Amino acid sequence: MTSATAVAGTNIALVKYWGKRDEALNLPATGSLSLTLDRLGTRTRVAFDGGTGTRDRVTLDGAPADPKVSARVSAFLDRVRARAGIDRAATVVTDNSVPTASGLASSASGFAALALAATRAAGLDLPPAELSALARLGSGSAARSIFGGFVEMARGARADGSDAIAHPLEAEPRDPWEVRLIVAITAAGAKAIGSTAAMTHTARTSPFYAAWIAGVDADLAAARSAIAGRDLGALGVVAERSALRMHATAMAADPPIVYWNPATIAALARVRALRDESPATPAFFTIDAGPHVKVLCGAADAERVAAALAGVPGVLRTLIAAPGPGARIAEAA
Ligand code: 2P0
Repeated sequence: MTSATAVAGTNIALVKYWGKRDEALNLPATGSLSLTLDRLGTRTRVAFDGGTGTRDRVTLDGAPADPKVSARVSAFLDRVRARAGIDRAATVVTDNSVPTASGLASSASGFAALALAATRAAGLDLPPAELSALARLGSGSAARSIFGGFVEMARGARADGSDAIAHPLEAEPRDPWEVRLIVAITAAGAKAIGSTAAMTHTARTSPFYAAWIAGVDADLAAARSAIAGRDLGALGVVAERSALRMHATAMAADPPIVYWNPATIAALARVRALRDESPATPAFFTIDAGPHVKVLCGAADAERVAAALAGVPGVLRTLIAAPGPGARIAEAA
């Protein structure tokens, strides 16, 4: 029996991915740019031990995974089995440190950890770029969690997706940029509509979709240059613009997709107020496919920003995350 355990941190996109150019190969319609986090992640153990007869056995957060999740995991494992030339069913045990399907990006860390654990358990040792392309087949955002820190995902141009991969923007810098991401949780439970269905629906029905896609390259260029210059204000402006445009595009779908709740809006207002106060606190929001608000700020301001967000009516809890490493092996047996 071969098994491997991998861990991966989630990532939060500062330039969002919202739309595919190929649904079968899960190829993004645009590039995206994100920050991998040190907490909020997934630990996954894969053993090609025969599962339960011909079927994979998938345990998620201590309970048997629901059939949809199991099917998605099995489809992913089928690709790994085909590549490794094995046909044994697997036992997969996966634990998230974030609520699954809540808009806190558990599919990103989930498929990054699964890609690494499954390939190692199958006897494959893929270079990171290939691992990123493989993780993308499970979930687009997972391609980014293979790498640590600031990461850019390429749209790619090839039909087979071999160039739709992520790469780190700062290869293990000696003096890493000390930013923090404050997560303000504004609701309990799973989101109303998953990202995959929501972005497909947006692409098909939103009159703003073409304009959204047309604007992403400029946001990527601006974000890249802000990161190279360690300019938090410039990066924050891009992050807020990208998130608001993504949500505006989804809200314009027919029927509309609205992820926000009253606390989401209140948290945005609080972030703007932090910037307007004297002394000003540079802090900038982003929002994923859910109601939670994530706020980018400097490390020295993290506690103050978290306290301000914790005081917003409807914010249930906050946590402070720092840049984290890419997917890695936790143990192998
Ligand atoms: C992002 N999100 O860039 C965007 C912003 C959520 C909002 O990537 O269909 O779960 O599995 O490729 O990766 C969430 O989408 O979608 C996502 P699939 P995924 O982080």
